[in-house]
Amino acid sequence: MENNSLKHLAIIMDGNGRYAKNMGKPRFVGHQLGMENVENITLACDELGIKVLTLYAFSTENWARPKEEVAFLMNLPVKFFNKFMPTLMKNNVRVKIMGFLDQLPEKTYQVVQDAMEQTRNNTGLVLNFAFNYGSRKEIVAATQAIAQKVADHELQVSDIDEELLSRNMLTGDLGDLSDPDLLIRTSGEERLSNFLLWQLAYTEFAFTDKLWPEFTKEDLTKIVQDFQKRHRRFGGLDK
Ligand code: V07
Repeated sequence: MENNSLKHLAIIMDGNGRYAKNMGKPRFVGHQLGMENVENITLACDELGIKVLTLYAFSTENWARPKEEVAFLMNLPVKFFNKFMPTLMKNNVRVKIMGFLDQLPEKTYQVVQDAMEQTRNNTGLVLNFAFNYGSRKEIVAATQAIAQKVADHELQVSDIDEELLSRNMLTGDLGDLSDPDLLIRTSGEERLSNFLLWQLAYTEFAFTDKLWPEFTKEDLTKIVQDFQKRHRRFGGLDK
């Protein structure tokens, strides 16, 4: 029946701390295993023909965690690219990091900028990390940018429309792929946690009890097949 195409998939990678706790290990072990699973799932998405994978890795609210944990998380991009950059290049993956990058520690900032630079000419899957990201802050920043243009007489109030708002979000450079078709959240939680509030207007949601480090390619494939059979209306009516 239905045959939805999945171009943009977004994932909230939840359950890493709980996974570690279940194994009687400290939280950072869960984060480390979670990081390793990012590579598996990225390659699986590529095989499934997905064009953009957006991963929610660190929110602007996560700074409230214990400072040792924050320091560990801020070092994960360093580890990630040290370990996986050759595979990303081999698979023609383009890396993007979407968030408030000016607030990152210097080393982390450099590493994520380098990764974007090194993969800039790759033409395959876009691996888009939401990193130090918060959706309400994103909407505030977009509003400020637009208001500034109006104040400077570069725009008129009547020029403000959905298209303009979309282009001023941090996903704006993804063009017609800026809105995810499907959002997956692992670990049984069913909430958005300040993720892509504007972009998820017509997105399909899928929740799984699997914790992120144990979420496999097979779990993903099952959810994607299920998505392809769904009936999407985008707010319209059936003909
Ligand atoms: C993080 C592993 C995945 C589960 C979520 C919690 C821990 C990869 C990254 C990353 C981020 C930006 C980037 C490259 C890699 C990452 C954080 C946490 C904060 F450019 N995994 N991962 N960042 N975890």
